[in-house]
Amino acid sequence: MERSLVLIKPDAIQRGLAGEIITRLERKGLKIVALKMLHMDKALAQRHYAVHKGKAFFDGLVNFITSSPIIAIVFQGENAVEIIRQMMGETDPANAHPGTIRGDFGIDIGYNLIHGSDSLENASKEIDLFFSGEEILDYDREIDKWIS
Ligand code: D4T
Repeated sequence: MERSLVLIKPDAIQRGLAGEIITRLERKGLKIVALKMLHMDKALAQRHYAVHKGKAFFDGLVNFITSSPIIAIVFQGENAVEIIRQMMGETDPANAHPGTIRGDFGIDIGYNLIHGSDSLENASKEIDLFFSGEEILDYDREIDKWIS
């Protein structure tokens, strides 16, 4: 069973879209196994986006993600990483298909509402940045046998 780190970004929280985004992922059948609201500091933002260090948009990205609270969630499910990426849509909401989260709610790459891990390897690293082992809960849902 895969796990993926999702961040509901500052723009989504400010626009009152957190519930809508979480609902979409939950309704798909994915299970929340950890969740917290936090205000990311620069150090955490720089670690989370280390792969983009040196790029033209890096400072703006760090400023944006630290500008207001976010919600960090670990979702679990079969193929969770790929499913969430597909449900998010393209990085630039201008290119994201209708029906995806970014396609339905965004218009600008600087305000793309949601982060989701792009590989299993990165998911594991990112989850460790935001959650301790004890914060990730192992539990069964009655509905799981009707999902996969
Ligand atoms: P995240 O990492 O936020 O889930 O987004 P993606 O995985 O879809 O895209 P990414 O890592 O390439 O970009 C991270 C983050 O940077 C912003 N960004 C990106 C930007 O402001 N300008 C740009 O030119 C690019 C490429 C948007 C998402």
